Amino acid sequence: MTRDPIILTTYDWVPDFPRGHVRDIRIRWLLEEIDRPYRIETVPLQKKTPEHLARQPFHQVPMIRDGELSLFESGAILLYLAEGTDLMPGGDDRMRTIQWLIAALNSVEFYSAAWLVGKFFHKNEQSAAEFGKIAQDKLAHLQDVLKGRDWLVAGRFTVADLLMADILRLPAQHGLLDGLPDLRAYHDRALSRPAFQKALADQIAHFRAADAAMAQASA
Ligand SMILES: N[C@@H](CCC(=O)N[C@@H](CS)C(=O)NCC(=O)O)C(=O)O
Repeated sequence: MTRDPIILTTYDWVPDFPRGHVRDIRIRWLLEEIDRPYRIETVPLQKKTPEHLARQPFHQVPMIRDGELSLFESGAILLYLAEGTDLMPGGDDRMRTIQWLIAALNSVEFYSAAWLVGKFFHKNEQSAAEFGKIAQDKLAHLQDVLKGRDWLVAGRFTVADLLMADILRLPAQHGLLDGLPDLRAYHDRALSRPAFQKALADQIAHFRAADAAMAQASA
């Protein structure tokens, strides 16, 4: 049976800074991993609409549509799409995978996001340093868990690794993984997957095409 493509919604355009990191990247990555066809639709970043709010109560992206079902929250979307694929193990490992996916969002991204906001948005060195220290403490614990194993659950790459590795990208790019070689190796192992490379290239291309369309419209 052929299924309709998933519709993945992201912004029509973003400035340079978040390119490569807009959270649709997680969904693109998973869709590439499971070889599920999808197409991109957009909502405007600069003039947020009631239609957008009706689907995403915080006026954010990503969102997906699968037939009649519209979903928001990247973690929930990943869990939905991973179900029944190699990225979601069975038995007790299913709940372990969900546990680690929630830990990625709530125990790692929570602190790395606070660090990011302090550092890049509020440009508050003291807040960035405080949250950076807490984030590094969590990352050290994560490295302990990964000692002697390649992936978080079931001895194979799962949706929990996909999300964890994406969440580690900004901390890794800004030195928070320095001194954590096993965690760095885990992160590199995940990001070397062709599905991630394709997702990253596609997101960058999407926003470059938006630049070109804007330049043409204003010419
Ligand atoms: N918890 C949400 C966070 C989504 C989120 O922060 N999206 C960003 C883009 S990566 C966004 O839309 N930011 C604009 C805003 O918050 O107004 C998820 O994981 O889907």
